[in-house]
Amino acid sequence: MIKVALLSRPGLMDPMKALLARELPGVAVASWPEPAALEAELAVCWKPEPGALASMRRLRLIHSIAAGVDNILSDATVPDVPLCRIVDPDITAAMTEFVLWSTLYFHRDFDRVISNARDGLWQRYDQRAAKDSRVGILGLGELGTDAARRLVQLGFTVSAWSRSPKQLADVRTFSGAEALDAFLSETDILVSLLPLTPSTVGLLNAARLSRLPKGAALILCSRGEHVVMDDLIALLGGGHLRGAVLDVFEHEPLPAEHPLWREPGVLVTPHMAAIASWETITLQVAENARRLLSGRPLLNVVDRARGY
Ligand code: NDP
Ligand code: OXD
Repeated sequence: MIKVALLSRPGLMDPMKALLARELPGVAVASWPEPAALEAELAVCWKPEPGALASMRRLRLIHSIAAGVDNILSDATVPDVPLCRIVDPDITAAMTEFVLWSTLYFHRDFDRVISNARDGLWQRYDQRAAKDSRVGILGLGELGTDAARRLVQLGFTVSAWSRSPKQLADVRTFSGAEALDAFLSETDILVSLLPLTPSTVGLLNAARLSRLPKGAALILCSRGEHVVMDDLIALLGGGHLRGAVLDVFEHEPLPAEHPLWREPGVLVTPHMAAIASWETITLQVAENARRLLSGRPLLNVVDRARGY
């Protein structure tokens, strides 16, 4: 039976041990840096220590416990074996809920009335129809596509930007770097659902965020590194941007003393947009382990050249 290594901060993946034993009878599971982990064929990872994967000579498969794989590919020494990620309908549904909630937060002025309520201020704002709010989604993959469809169902005017050209009913689609400014200039509520790669790191800088119309808002569900935070803060402070819901940060957890917690217009959420359960993760890892052992095609394989 297959040997599995769990690579993460100590204890994080302990709940997987019993679940893997249930799914893969006879499996040997070791946690990095136990010596047995060095002999594993399957590495299950969240932010593995740089160099750890390269030192596993029998490694045949790397599995992320997340949808994103930037936590693994940021280590240049990662061996060239298949890399799989988590894709699951419950995660997609959870992300769509988060995107819908945060879109409505701005569209229905909850950001303003929650702030006003602290001062006992009774103030109503003119209501807009959903079609009058233009929601733009960066990334039209597993998560972006579902969010776009549901926003369309609610009547929003939806556009989306991807690397390659895409078509989606009732969604205005843009692709490639050359189309980004046009996409941004027609977006009132910007939702980021991009993977973090060398092409997307720092994408949302002062120049790009300034392309958004005055009063636009940002919903960041992807990775903190997609945004140049100082640029975002400057555009919020200067009044060009109305607000931001930030779910992800370069360094997590965001320290209690970090100014973003108290930045007017910013709502910090604790990387909670879509959280995979250990049960979901284990079922996918175990299925790929069985496929690896029987030589069948793996599920949710990452394209290493694209980085996602
Ligand atoms: P996918 O790989 O399915 O989709 C990625 C999309 O981004 C694709 O449409 C792709 O374009 C597009 N894209 C990638 N690079 C570029 C680029 N350079 N320019 C334009 N478009 C680009 O990813 P998922 O939808 O599954 O997940 C997206 C991200 O969401 C994850 O990588 C992760 O960072 C984040 N996430 C956050 C969670 C949270 O709780 N906050 C939970 C889960 C995921 P194309 O279609 O042309 O390939
Ligand atoms: C993910 C995440 O990538 O949780 O799955 O951010």
